[in-house]
Amino acid sequence: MKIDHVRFYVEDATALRDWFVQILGFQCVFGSASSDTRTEVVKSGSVCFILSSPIAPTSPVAKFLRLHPPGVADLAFRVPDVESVMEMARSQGAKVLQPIRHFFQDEGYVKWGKITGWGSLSHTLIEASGNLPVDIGFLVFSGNKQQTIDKGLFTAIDHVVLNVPAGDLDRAVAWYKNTLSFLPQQSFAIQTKRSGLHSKVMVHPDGWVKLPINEPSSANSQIQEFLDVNRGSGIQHIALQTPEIVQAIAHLRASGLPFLSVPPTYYTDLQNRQGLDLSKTELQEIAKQQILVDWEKDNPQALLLQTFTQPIFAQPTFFFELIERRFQAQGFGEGNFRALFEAIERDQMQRGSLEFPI
Ligand code: TYF
Ligand code: FE
Repeated sequence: MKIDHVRFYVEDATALRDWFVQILGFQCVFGSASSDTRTEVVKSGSVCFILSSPIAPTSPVAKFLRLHPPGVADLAFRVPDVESVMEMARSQGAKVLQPIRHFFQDEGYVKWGKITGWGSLSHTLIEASGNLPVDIGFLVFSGNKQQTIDKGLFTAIDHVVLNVPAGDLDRAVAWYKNTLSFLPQQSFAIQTKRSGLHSKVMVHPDGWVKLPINEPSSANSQIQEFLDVNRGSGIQHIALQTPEIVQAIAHLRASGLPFLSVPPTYYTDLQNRQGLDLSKTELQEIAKQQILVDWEKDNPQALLLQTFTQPIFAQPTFFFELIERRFQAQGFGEGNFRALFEAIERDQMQRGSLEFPI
Protein backbone atom coordinates (compact mmCIF):
# COMPACT_ATOMS: atom_id res chain seq x y z
CA MET A 1 0.00 0.00 0.00
CA LYS A 2 1.20 3.52 -0.79
CA ILE A 3 -0.21 7.00 -0.36
CA ASP A 4 -1.59 7.92 -3.78
CA HIS A 5 -2.64 11.46 -2.95
CA VAL A 6 -4.03 13.70 -0.21
CA ARG A 7 -7.16 15.76 -0.80
CA PHE A 8 -7.53 19.12 0.93
CA TYR A 9 -10.88 20.88 1.24
CA VAL A 10 -10.24 24.63 1.26
CA GLU A 11 -11.91 28.00 0.63
CA ASP A 12 -9.93 28.80 -2.52
CA ALA A 13 -8.22 25.96 -4.41
CA THR A 14 -6.70 28.26 -7.03
CA ALA A 15 -5.03 30.51 -4.46
CA LEU A 16 -3.69 27.47 -2.60
CA ARG A 17 -2.42 25.97 -5.89
CA ASP A 18 -0.47 29.18 -6.51
CA TRP A 19 0.93 29.04 -2.96
CA PHE A 20 2.15 25.45 -3.48
CA VAL A 21 3.75 26.43 -6.79
CA GLN A 22 5.31 29.73 -5.72
CA ILE A 23 6.34 28.94 -2.15
CA LEU A 24 6.86 25.16 -2.02
CA GLY A 25 8.04 24.72 -5.63
CA PHE A 26 5.31 22.21 -6.52
CA GLN A 27 4.30 21.53 -10.11
CA CYS A 28 0.79 22.44 -11.10
CA VAL A 29 -0.49 19.56 -13.25
CA PHE A 30 -4.21 19.77 -13.63
CA GLY A 31 -7.29 21.90 -13.02
CA SER A 32 -11.01 21.38 -13.51
CA ALA A 33 -14.39 22.54 -12.32
CA SER A 34 -17.71 20.74 -11.96
CA SER A 35 -21.01 22.54 -11.36
CA ASP A 36 -20.25 22.99 -7.67
CA THR A 37 -16.53 22.25 -7.03
CA ARG A 38 -13.21 23.56 -8.31
CA THR A 39 -10.26 21.15 -8.26
CA GLU A 40 -6.53 21.77 -8.69
CA VAL A 41 -3.75 19.18 -8.57
CA VAL A 42 -0.15 19.91 -7.55
CA LYS A 43 2.79 17.52 -7.36
CA SER A 44 6.37 17.35 -6.15
CA GLY A 45 8.28 14.09 -6.58
CA SER A 46 5.75 11.38 -5.67
CA VAL A 47 3.78 13.82 -3.48
CA CYS A 48 0.38 14.58 -4.99
CA PHE A 49 -2.12 17.00 -3.45
CA ILE A 50 -5.65 17.51 -4.75
CA LEU A 51 -7.11 20.86 -3.69
CA SER A 52 -10.87 21.35 -3.84
CA SER A 53 -12.99 24.38 -3.07
CA PRO A 54 -16.72 25.05 -3.35
CA ILE A 55 -18.31 26.96 -6.21
CA ALA A 56 -21.87 26.36 -4.95
CA PRO A 57 -23.29 25.49 -1.50
CA THR A 58 -24.18 21.99 -2.78
CA SER A 59 -20.46 21.13 -3.00
CA PRO A 60 -19.24 18.41 -0.59
CA VAL A 61 -16.43 20.86 0.16
CA ALA A 62 -18.92 23.48 1.37
CA LYS A 63 -20.48 20.86 3.64
CA PHE A 64 -17.04 19.97 5.11
CA LEU A 65 -16.16 23.65 5.63
CA ARG A 66 -19.38 24.19 7.60
CA LEU A 67 -18.08 21.59 10.09
CA HIS A 68 -14.31 22.15 10.06
CA PRO A 69 -11.67 24.71 9.13
CA PRO A 70 -9.78 24.00 5.88
CA GLY A 71 -7.65 20.86 5.98
CA VAL A 72 -7.24 17.28 4.86
CA ALA A 73 -10.53 15.61 3.91
CA ASP A 74 -9.26 12.40 2.26
CA LEU A 75 -6.12 10.32 2.46
CA ALA A 76 -6.03 8.13 -0.67
CA PHE A 77 -4.19 4.83 -0.74
CA ARG A 78 -2.97 2.91 -3.78
CA VAL A 79 -3.71 -0.77 -3.14
CA PRO A 80 -2.98 -3.96 -5.11
CA ASP A 81 -6.57 -5.30 -4.94
CA VAL A 82 -9.28 -2.72 -4.26
CA GLU A 83 -12.11 -5.28 -3.99
CA SER A 84 -10.46 -7.18 -1.12
CA VAL A 85 -9.38 -4.02 0.73
CA MET A 86 -12.89 -2.51 0.46
CA GLU A 87 -14.52 -5.75 1.58
CA MET A 88 -12.21 -6.10 4.59
CA ALA A 89 -12.77 -2.47 5.62
CA ARG A 90 -16.55 -2.79 5.19
CA SER A 91 -16.74 -6.01 7.19
CA GLN A 92 -14.78 -4.31 10.01
CA GLY A 93 -17.14 -1.35 10.28
CA ALA A 94 -16.01 1.22 7.70
CA LYS A 95 -18.89 2.67 5.67
CA VAL A 96 -18.72 2.63 1.90
CA LEU A 97 -19.00 6.25 0.71
CA GLN A 98 -18.59 5.27 -2.90
CA PRO A 99 -18.76 1.73 -4.30
CA ILE A 100 -16.01 0.67 -6.69
CA ARG A 101 -16.00 2.34 -10.11
CA HIS A 102 -13.91 1.33 -13.11
CA PHE A 103 -12.19 3.08 -15.95
CA PHE A 104 -10.80 0.91 -18.72
CA GLN A 105 -8.61 2.21 -21.50
CA ASP A 106 -6.49 0.47 -24.13
CA GLU A 107 -3.39 0.91 -22.00
CA GLY A 108 -4.86 -0.33 -18.73
CA TYR A 109 -7.41 0.34 -16.03
CA VAL A 110 -8.15 2.23 -12.81
CA LYS A 111 -10.62 1.07 -10.15
CA TRP A 112 -11.47 3.08 -7.08
CA GLY A 113 -13.85 3.32 -4.18
CA LYS A 114 -14.16 5.39 -1.04
CA ILE A 115 -14.68 4.49 2.62
CA THR A 116 -15.08 6.42 5.84
CA GLY A 117 -11.97 7.00 7.96
CA TRP A 118 -11.64 8.28 11.52
CA GLY A 119 -13.80 11.33 12.30
CA SER A 120 -14.67 13.29 9.15
CA LEU A 121 -11.73 11.80 7.25
CA SER A 122 -12.35 9.51 4.27
CA HIS A 123 -10.05 7.11 2.43
CA THR A 124 -10.13 6.69 -1.32
CA LEU A 125 -8.76 3.30 -2.34
CA ILE A 126 -7.25 3.05 -5.80
CA GLU A 127 -6.10 0.10 -7.86
CA ALA A 128 -4.46 0.85 -11.20
CA SER A 129 -2.62 -1.28 -13.74
CA GLY A 130 1.09 -0.53 -13.88
CA ASN A 131 1.50 0.60 -17.47
CA LEU A 132 -1.34 3.10 -17.55
CA PRO A 133 0.05 6.62 -17.27
CA VAL A 134 -2.04 7.32 -14.18
CA ASP A 135 -0.14 10.19 -12.76
CA ILE A 136 -2.73 10.96 -10.20
CA GLY A 137 -4.99 7.95 -10.06
CA PHE A 138 -8.37 8.37 -11.64
CA LEU A 139 -8.44 12.13 -12.10
CA VAL A 140 -6.19 12.00 -15.13
CA PHE A 141 -9.18 11.11 -17.29
CA SER A 142 -10.76 14.54 -17.39
CA GLY A 143 -9.95 18.21 -17.08
CA ASN A 144 -7.28 20.51 -18.46
CA LYS A 145 -3.60 19.85 -18.20
CA GLN A 146 -1.51 22.75 -17.03
CA GLN A 147 2.21 22.42 -16.53
CA THR A 148 4.76 24.27 -14.45
CA ILE A 149 8.02 22.76 -13.26
CA ASP A 150 8.63 20.74 -10.10
CA LYS A 151 11.51 22.39 -8.24
CA GLY A 152 12.36 18.99 -6.77
CA LEU A 153 12.35 20.05 -3.12
CA PHE A 154 10.35 17.00 -2.05
CA THR A 155 10.45 13.33 -2.95
CA ALA A 156 7.66 11.63 -0.99
CA ILE A 157 5.26 11.78 1.93
CA ASP A 158 7.09 10.37 4.96
CA HIS A 159 4.14 10.23 7.37
CA VAL A 160 0.68 11.66 8.00
CA VAL A 161 -0.37 12.41 11.59
CA LEU A 162 -3.91 12.10 12.94
CA ASN A 163 -5.05 13.83 16.16
CA VAL A 164 -7.91 12.26 18.14
CA PRO A 165 -9.66 13.29 21.40
CA ALA A 166 -8.41 12.03 24.78
CA GLY A 167 -9.58 8.46 25.34
CA ASP A 168 -9.95 7.68 21.61
CA LEU A 169 -6.35 6.65 20.85
CA ASP A 170 -6.79 2.93 21.46
CA ARG A 171 -10.08 2.83 19.54
CA ALA A 172 -8.52 4.70 16.58
CA VAL A 173 -5.50 2.36 16.66
CA ALA A 174 -7.80 -0.69 16.66
CA TRP A 175 -9.86 0.82 13.84
CA TYR A 176 -6.86 1.30 11.50
CA LYS A 177 -5.60 -2.16 12.46
CA ASN A 178 -8.90 -3.90 11.70
CA THR A 179 -10.11 -1.97 8.65
CA LEU A 180 -6.87 -1.28 6.77
CA SER A 181 -4.39 -3.74 8.38
CA PHE A 182 -2.07 -1.13 9.93
CA LEU A 183 0.13 -2.32 12.83
CA PRO A 184 1.29 -0.33 15.87
CA GLN A 185 5.06 0.13 15.66
CA GLN A 186 6.22 2.69 18.25
CA SER A 187 4.56 4.40 21.22
CA PHE A 188 5.46 7.72 22.77
CA ALA A 189 4.32 9.44 25.95
CA ILE A 190 5.67 12.98 25.82
CA GLN A 191 5.33 15.10 28.92
CA THR A 192 6.67 18.64 29.22
CA LYS A 193 6.33 21.04 32.16
CA ARG A 194 3.10 22.29 30.67
CA SER A 195 1.39 19.57 28.73
CA GLY A 196 1.50 16.14 27.21
CA LEU A 197 0.49 13.76 24.45
CA HIS A 198 0.36 10.04 23.79
CA SER A 199 1.19 8.81 20.34
CA LYS A 200 1.15 5.45 18.56
CA VAL A 201 2.84 5.11 15.21
CA MET A 202 0.75 2.90 12.90
CA VAL A 203 2.63 1.40 9.97
CA HIS A 204 1.29 -0.67 7.09
CA PRO A 205 3.06 -4.08 6.92
CA ASP A 206 4.74 -3.25 3.61
CA GLY A 207 6.35 -0.27 5.37
CA TRP A 208 5.37 2.49 2.94
CA VAL A 209 2.61 4.19 4.90
CA LYS A 210 3.24 5.59 8.38
CA LEU A 211 0.28 7.01 10.29
CA PRO A 212 1.10 8.23 13.82
CA ILE A 213 -2.01 8.88 15.91
CA ASN A 214 -1.89 11.38 18.82
CA GLU A 215 -4.22 12.01 21.74
CA PRO A 216 -3.81 14.81 24.33
CA SER A 217 -2.81 13.73 27.83
CA SER A 218 -3.50 17.11 29.42
CA ALA A 219 -6.23 19.72 28.95
CA ASN A 220 -3.85 22.41 27.68
CA SER A 221 -2.06 20.12 25.19
CA GLN A 222 -1.44 21.43 21.67
CA ILE A 223 -3.39 18.36 20.55
CA GLN A 224 -6.38 19.67 22.54
CA GLU A 225 -6.02 23.09 20.91
CA PHE A 226 -6.05 21.40 17.50
CA LEU A 227 -9.17 19.37 18.40
CA ASP A 228 -10.98 22.46 19.71
CA VAL A 229 -10.21 24.61 16.67
CA ASN A 230 -10.68 21.76 14.18
CA ARG A 231 -13.91 20.75 15.90
CA GLY A 232 -12.91 17.10 16.22
CA SER A 233 -10.33 14.63 14.97
CA GLY A 234 -8.27 15.45 11.92
CA ILE A 235 -4.92 15.41 10.17
CA GLN A 236 -2.46 17.59 12.12
CA HIS A 237 0.56 17.42 9.84
CA ILE A 238 2.05 15.83 6.77
CA ALA A 239 5.79 15.19 6.77
CA LEU A 240 7.42 15.73 3.38
CA GLN A 241 10.67 13.95 2.64
CA THR A 242 13.37 16.12 1.25
CA PRO A 243 16.75 14.85 -0.02
CA GLU A 244 18.65 17.94 1.21
CA ILE A 245 16.89 19.54 4.14
CA VAL A 246 19.44 22.34 4.75
CA GLN A 247 19.19 23.65 1.18
CA ALA A 248 15.44 23.09 1.08
CA ILE A 249 14.81 25.14 4.24
CA ALA A 250 17.16 27.93 3.12
CA HIS A 251 15.24 28.10 -0.17
CA LEU A 252 11.83 28.00 1.50
CA ARG A 253 12.76 30.67 4.06
CA ALA A 254 13.90 32.88 1.16
CA SER A 255 10.47 32.31 -0.50
CA GLY A 256 8.86 33.60 2.70
CA LEU A 257 7.70 30.37 4.36
CA PRO A 258 7.71 30.73 8.19
CA PHE A 259 9.04 27.84 10.31
CA LEU A 260 8.77 27.13 14.02
CA SER A 261 11.77 28.48 15.89
CA VAL A 262 14.33 26.50 17.88
CA PRO A 263 16.23 28.23 20.73
CA PRO A 264 20.07 28.53 20.41
CA THR A 265 20.43 26.50 23.65
CA TYR A 266 19.12 23.48 21.73
CA TYR A 267 22.34 23.49 19.66
CA THR A 268 24.70 23.97 22.61
CA ASP A 269 22.96 21.02 24.32
CA LEU A 270 23.24 19.03 21.07
CA GLN A 271 27.02 19.53 20.88
CA ASN A 272 27.32 18.02 24.35
CA ARG A 273 25.28 14.92 23.49
CA GLN A 274 27.24 11.70 22.98
CA GLY A 275 27.57 10.25 19.50
CA LEU A 276 26.65 13.20 17.27
CA ASP A 277 28.11 12.42 13.84
CA LEU A 278 28.16 15.85 12.13
CA SER A 279 31.04 18.13 11.15
CA LYS A 280 31.28 21.56 12.74
CA THR A 281 30.28 23.33 9.52
CA GLU A 282 27.33 20.98 8.99
CA LEU A 283 26.14 21.62 12.53
CA GLN A 284 26.46 25.38 11.97
CA GLU A 285 24.31 25.16 8.84
CA ILE A 286 21.74 23.04 10.69
CA ALA A 287 21.66 25.51 13.61
CA LYS A 288 21.32 28.43 11.19
CA GLN A 289 18.25 26.84 9.60
CA GLN A 290 16.93 25.74 13.05
CA ILE A 291 16.63 22.06 12.12
CA LEU A 292 16.20 19.39 14.83
CA VAL A 293 18.61 16.47 14.96
CA ASP A 294 18.19 12.93 16.28
CA TRP A 295 19.99 9.65 15.57
CA GLU A 296 19.89 5.93 16.31
CA LYS A 297 22.09 5.13 19.31
CA ASP A 298 23.79 2.14 17.65
CA ASN A 299 24.06 3.82 14.22
CA PRO A 300 24.91 7.54 14.59
CA GLN A 301 25.05 8.00 10.80
CA ALA A 302 21.33 7.25 10.71
CA LEU A 303 20.32 10.84 11.31
CA LEU A 304 16.80 12.19 11.52
CA LEU A 305 16.60 15.88 10.54
CA GLN A 306 13.21 17.53 11.03
CA THR A 307 11.42 20.84 11.25
CA PHE A 308 7.85 22.18 11.23
CA THR A 309 6.30 25.05 9.29
CA GLN A 310 3.92 27.45 10.97
CA PRO A 311 0.25 26.47 10.45
CA ILE A 312 -0.53 27.02 6.77
CA PHE A 313 -4.19 28.05 7.00
CA ALA A 314 -5.66 30.91 9.05
CA GLN A 315 -6.41 28.55 11.97
CA PRO A 316 -3.68 26.96 14.13
CA THR A 317 -4.48 23.46 12.88
CA PHE A 318 -2.67 21.97 9.88
CA PHE A 319 1.06 22.38 9.15
CA PHE A 320 3.83 20.65 7.21
CA GLU A 321 6.94 18.94 8.50
CA LEU A 322 10.13 18.63 6.46
CA ILE A 323 12.17 15.52 7.11
CA GLU A 324 15.46 14.12 5.83
CA ARG A 325 16.36 10.56 6.82
CA ARG A 326 20.08 9.85 6.40
CA PHE A 327 21.34 6.27 5.96
CA GLN A 328 17.84 4.80 6.12
CA ALA A 329 17.11 6.19 9.59
CA GLN A 330 13.90 4.39 10.58
CA GLY A 331 10.98 5.32 12.75
CA PHE A 332 10.90 8.38 15.01
CA GLY A 333 13.33 9.65 17.66
CA GLU A 334 12.13 10.45 21.16
CA GLY A 335 14.44 13.52 21.24
CA ASN A 336 13.02 15.10 18.08
CA PHE A 337 9.48 14.15 19.03
CA ARG A 338 9.83 16.08 22.28
CA ALA A 339 11.66 19.00 20.63
CA LEU A 340 8.99 19.31 17.93
CA PHE A 341 6.24 19.19 20.53
CA GLU A 342 8.01 21.90 22.55
CA ALA A 343 8.51 24.07 19.44
CA ILE A 344 4.73 24.01 18.89
CA GLU A 345 4.19 24.94 22.55
CA ARG A 346 6.45 27.99 22.18
CA ASP A 347 4.48 28.99 19.11
CA GLN A 348 1.20 28.54 21.00
CA MET A 349 2.51 30.75 23.83
CA GLN A 350 3.47 33.45 21.34
CA ARG A 351 -0.04 33.31 19.96
CA GLY A 352 -1.31 33.65 23.53
CA SER A 353 -3.20 30.36 23.56
CA LEU A 354 -1.14 28.85 26.39
CA GLU A 355 -0.12 30.30 29.72
CA PHE A 356 3.56 30.64 30.56
CA PRO A 357 4.81 28.10 33.10
CA ILE A 358 4.91 29.31 36.68
O1 TYF B 1 7.76 13.42 13.29
C1 TYF B 1 7.70 13.54 14.48
O2 TYF B 1 8.52 13.06 15.25
C2 TYF B 1 6.56 14.39 14.96
C3 TYF B 1 6.36 14.39 16.43
O3 TYF B 1 2.04 17.46 18.27
C4 TYF B 1 5.20 15.23 16.90
O4 TYF B 1 5.46 14.08 14.22
C5 TYF B 1 3.91 14.80 16.73
C6 TYF B 1 2.86 15.55 17.20
C7 TYF B 1 3.08 16.75 17.84
C8 TYF B 1 4.36 17.18 17.99
C9 TYF B 1 5.41 16.44 17.54
FE1 FE C 1 5.97 14.26 12.24
